[in-house]
Amino acid sequence: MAERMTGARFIAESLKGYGVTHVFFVEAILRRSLMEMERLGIRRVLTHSEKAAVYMADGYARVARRPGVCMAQSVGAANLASGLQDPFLGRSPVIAITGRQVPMAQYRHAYQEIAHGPRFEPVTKYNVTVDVLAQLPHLLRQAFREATTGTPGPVHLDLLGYQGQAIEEAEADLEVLVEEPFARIPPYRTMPDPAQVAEAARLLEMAERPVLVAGGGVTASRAGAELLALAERLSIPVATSLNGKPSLLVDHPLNVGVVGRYSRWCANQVVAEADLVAFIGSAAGEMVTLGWKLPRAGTRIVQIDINPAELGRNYPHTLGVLGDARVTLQMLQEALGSKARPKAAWATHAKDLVRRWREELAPHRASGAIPIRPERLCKELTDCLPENGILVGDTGFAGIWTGTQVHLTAPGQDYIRCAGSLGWAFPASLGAKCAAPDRPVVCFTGDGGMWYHLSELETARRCGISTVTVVNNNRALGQCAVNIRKLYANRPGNPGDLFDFGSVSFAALAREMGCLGIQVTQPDGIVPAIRQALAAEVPAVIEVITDVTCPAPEPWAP
Ligand SMILES: Cc1ncc(C[n+]2csc(CCOP(=O)(O)OP(=O)(O)O)c2C)c(N)n1
Repeated sequence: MAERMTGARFIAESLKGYGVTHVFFVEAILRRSLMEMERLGIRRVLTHSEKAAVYMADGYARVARRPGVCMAQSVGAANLASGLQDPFLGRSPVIAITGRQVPMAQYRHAYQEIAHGPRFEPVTKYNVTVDVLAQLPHLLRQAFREATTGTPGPVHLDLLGYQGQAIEEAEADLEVLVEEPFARIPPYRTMPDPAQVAEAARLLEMAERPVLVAGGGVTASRAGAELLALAERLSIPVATSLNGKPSLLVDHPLNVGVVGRYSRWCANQVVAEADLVAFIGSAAGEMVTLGWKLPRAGTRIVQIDINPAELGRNYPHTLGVLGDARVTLQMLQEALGSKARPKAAWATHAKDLVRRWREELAPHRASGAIPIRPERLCKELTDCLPENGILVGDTGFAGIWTGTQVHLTAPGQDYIRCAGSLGWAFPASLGAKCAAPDRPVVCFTGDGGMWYHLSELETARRCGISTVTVVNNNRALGQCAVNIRKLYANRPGNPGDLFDFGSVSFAALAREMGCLGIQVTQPDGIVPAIRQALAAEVPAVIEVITDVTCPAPEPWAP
């Protein structure tokens, strides 16, 4: 039923109805709506930058599996747009709301204003302006629909008034209508065509060396159990993308690990040897295929995805199966003939490669070296990641370390990772904690990543968002250092100008901001420090001083 109300009330009640519990923003935007949100119990997280607000909304969305909301005024719009690159690449449903100047101020040097639309175009699925309040019900509902359907992704609403005030101050007869499916991911569990499923089953049965590659779609669909059931039924090795990592526990004998660029060599080798690869909830993009070198050209490809535009995009002659990962995997298993034979020898071979990978790594994971080896840090973090913990990884080496060497050992654990923008992990971990306040959240970042959004420690303290941040502090952009040193070779000069940082203590900075800060220099100190941090009632930073000369492994390529 329509009711006379302000835009502010409509916005707040709609967000509440869609299950939004937190909004992340930089002042000055939608002040009246934020006041209404307070009345409704929506937490208002004021951040120090727009990019951090986006990353928090992104971390929130990935953990809550429903849209995360971030907002900024007109001059902040460009910053907000630049932050949206990561949720766009990471396929995360973020709703970005901005304000823009009224028409009479346009095209005549309005203060703080450039055209917003073009900035948002490459990083959103849906990018619209709201010129009058009467449009808002339709456009806000469509924003949730666009963000959550197909491949999830960011959307943008540009509201009239540089703070969006023209929309929120106006009054109209409005109905707060919540379309419940679009409040979550996936909105619908789309059923595949049984004929396509039967053909996929036939190909899996016939293959001698099949591999399942589980992507973020398996995680989003919560299809881990169905993935496992299919893999076990035919003894098929499973590799995952970084986003797919939470679908399978590390110790499962069929799990060969993360494949692609930030990968284990054993996973890459198994995929290179496969005669059939089934991508499930994965777009087979550059990262997971190592620049489309894995699987090798000519390998039979099956691809299961909820978005038909992804089917066969990257590999010709793909058998595409359109459907939700969970439903499709279940139907696929049921479609297997009773005589389908497990690929026992192939699975044993894959398991053997994983064993060799583990044995190679073991000495580094046990290393007592000082400065600490990152592999040892990963081992200690594995040991104390709580059973219901959420691990949040940054990009670069932090993506490789968390993706390949911090293991998920309990079904209640989760992992979300940066899609490429250095510094994402720390604010994203704060958003993750907002989405799951009862679960421990542990962020793993390098010092280069931590410098980006250090100021959000103040946000975390002020808003009572108590996470644990492990800073792998080698006092440099370590990943860059490796390559720049190689480039310089024996040439005289100062390569360190390009990657070294001063020796500032993040632990001391954290304490200054009212957080717990612990510096760790000895390997034996890592676990007690993380345990203390997990038990603390304030945000915590564990700064581990590590060896800059220990790079993460290069990917194995065929
Ligand atoms: C926005 C952005 N700028 C630059 C990069 C390139 N980059 C990738 S990793 C990296 C270095 C990361 O250093 P740090 O966080 O200290 O981790 P370490 O490599 O030392 O483990 C850089 C600069 C990036 N990924 N994102």
